[in-house]
Amino acid sequence: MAMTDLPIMKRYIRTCRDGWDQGWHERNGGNLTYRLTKAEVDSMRTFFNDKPGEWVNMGVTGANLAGEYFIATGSGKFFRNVDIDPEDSLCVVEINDKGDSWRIVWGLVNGGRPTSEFPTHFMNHSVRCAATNGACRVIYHAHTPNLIALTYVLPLTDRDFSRVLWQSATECPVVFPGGVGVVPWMVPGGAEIAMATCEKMKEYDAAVWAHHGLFVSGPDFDTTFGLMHTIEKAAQIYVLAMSCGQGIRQTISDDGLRAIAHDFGVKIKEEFLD
Ligand code: 2HA
Ligand code: ZN
Repeated sequence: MAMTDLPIMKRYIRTCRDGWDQGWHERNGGNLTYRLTKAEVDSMRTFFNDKPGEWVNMGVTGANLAGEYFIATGSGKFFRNVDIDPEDSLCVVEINDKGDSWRIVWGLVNGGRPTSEFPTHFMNHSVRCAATNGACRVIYHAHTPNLIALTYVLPLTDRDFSRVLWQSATECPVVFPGGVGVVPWMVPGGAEIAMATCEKMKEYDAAVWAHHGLFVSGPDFDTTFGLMHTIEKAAQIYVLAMSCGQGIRQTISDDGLRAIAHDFGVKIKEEFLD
């Protein structure tokens, strides 16, 4: 039995592979973090390094995540390589008792640090954990091409993106009835974009980063990957329809969106409907 045989590691690694297979992770693009359960941490302890790494301050604080452990992709690592070399590509980090620093307890055997977006992931975990009573465990960032394309042509508002995506596939209002948030273009990797994304994640479980990609959150890999996939596919359908060159002739009406929400028992964000 190795660390990478643990069921949670297998699922994490498969999710990285799935994202690569979708074409969302050119070079070192994208990042994935998972907040481990106490039982999962216990199942890993025998594999942890004898001596943990140094504490590294994050520049942000999530007091509700003090003492938690995360699996994270490494900064500069390629999703493409995760399944053939997980020990080089991934790490497990422990958070200190203030909720403002991490240290590596497993992985990144050839050196490195968690993803450059770790402050954003960490703050999103903090907000989504609070918003979902602890249910949220996964934050996933990918470079989804069709959705990125839409950030060049649609107004950068939560309402415009939510409506276009809901209208582009009948399942969408069921999968993300709360809509999506949109973060204007910013330099990635710092505290500013972390804070702006968090503001959106208080309300949404998905935040579009203009001209960059998408952040999604969820309780497990299937739901979270499924949300990324559904949003990107809706964007793709819209791009395909517009590419036919005659504009949108007909779409799902607002009463149609209401009817889907009603029949599937979800609460659609009414202020985005006419
Ligand atoms: O990890 O995707 O946003 C590379 C990125 C930064
Ligand atoms: Zn990115």
